[in-house]
Amino acid sequence: MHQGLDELFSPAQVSRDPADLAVWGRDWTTSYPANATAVVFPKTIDEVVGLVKLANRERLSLVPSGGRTGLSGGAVASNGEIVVSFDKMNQIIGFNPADRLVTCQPGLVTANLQAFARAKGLFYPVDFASSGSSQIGGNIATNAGGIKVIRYGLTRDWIAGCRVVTGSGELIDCNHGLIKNATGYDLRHLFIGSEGTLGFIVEADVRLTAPPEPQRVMVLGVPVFRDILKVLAAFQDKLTLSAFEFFSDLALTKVRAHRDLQSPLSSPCPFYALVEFDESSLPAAEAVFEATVEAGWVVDGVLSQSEAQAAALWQLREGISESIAAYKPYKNDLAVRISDMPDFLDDVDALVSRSYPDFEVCWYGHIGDGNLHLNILKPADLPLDQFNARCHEISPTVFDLVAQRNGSISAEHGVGLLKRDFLDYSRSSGELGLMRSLKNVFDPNGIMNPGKLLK
Ligand code: S2G
Ligand code: ZN
Repeated sequence: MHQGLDELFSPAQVSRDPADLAVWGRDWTTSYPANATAVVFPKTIDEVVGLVKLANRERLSLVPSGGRTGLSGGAVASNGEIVVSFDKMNQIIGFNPADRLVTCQPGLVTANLQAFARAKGLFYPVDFASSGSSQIGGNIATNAGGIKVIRYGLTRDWIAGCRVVTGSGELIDCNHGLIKNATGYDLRHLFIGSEGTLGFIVEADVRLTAPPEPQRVMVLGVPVFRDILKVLAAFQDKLTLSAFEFFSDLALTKVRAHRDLQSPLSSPCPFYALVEFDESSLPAAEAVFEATVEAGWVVDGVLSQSEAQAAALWQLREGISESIAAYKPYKNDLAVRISDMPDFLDDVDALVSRSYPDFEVCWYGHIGDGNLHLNILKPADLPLDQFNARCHEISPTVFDLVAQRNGSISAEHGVGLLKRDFLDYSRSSGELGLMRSLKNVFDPNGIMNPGKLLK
């Protein structure tokens, strides 16, 4: 099957072994079967170009695969596709201190890039719970966000250049690592966030920055959901925040049980805010803390006294995803503008309580950038397909609430397969038409991650 692959790649770079296909044919989503025909492991850009040209000649469908930590099925091969794993293109191939630029291959693990930056006395600030497994190519393809967006923005903001093999097998070099380049459409930004549907990112010039001063972390008990936004505003008025996250008491309960962790406060609270800021801002942060307690928005709080304690407090937030995975959660990754957040919170909370009286609902997320993770946990005695069907039933109502506020039905996890059929809640028909036109321009034979993002 597809003998052309064996002419392009060495035997070690092609597998049709069912055990391999089961691993490389999926990502972290659980609702799609893996059914790949083969998985290939290119080592060079030329091999990727050759593969894409072969795929065009033989109409082979290609699915890009990085760290396989995706949460919307973007790297799932369910229809006999060929998985293109970048595991063997995982090196840093250049660094220029004057430009503060790292040139790396797409398979470089995010945490390895962060470590390289630290070793050079610099900092790569895009961070999330899966950074130990995710790869920079996948981060770029999904424009990954994470926990520091409030201060450092998203992956898109750190890519100064990229080499891309388009769906027609053309290799293009976008922006060449320049800071300024006013020479027309910035094609780089079409590929960033395109989920491998326009082209495969085969090399990237990633910007680094100066490391922040030592950070301090507070976890605050906030009884009323909508007061979290008042706390955010109070802090932002007085100091620069590195992170402003939140999680519900149920989320905390699951993380504490899963990781055997202590509670951060002396008694439980319906919601918690996790605030991170520069050490030099501590006096201002303490004053804000006092003011939020005075206002009745915050009832208790803890301040990290060491890096170890800061890391322990972060575990309470970053451990949520892993701690609830066993419940096969039905995930919604929603975003609205900060100004819309209070009413949006109340509307969704009322809808969820009404719709899922018998389900455990886990709230957490990057509330400082308007992003909520709504995870509905599957009851042990309910079969997965029935559970997903019931959750799927009310997704349109949840997405209506998002659409009413021009929000996003996928804030950072991408569209993939999971959110593809709901895109029109966040994108107009005109936009979707233009997106399809762009898909035809860059992938005229529809071989690049077909069926993902766009129908
Ligand atoms: C988070 C991680 C993935 C998930 O924890 O911020 O983006 O489980 C998530 O939702
Ligand atoms: Zn997130």
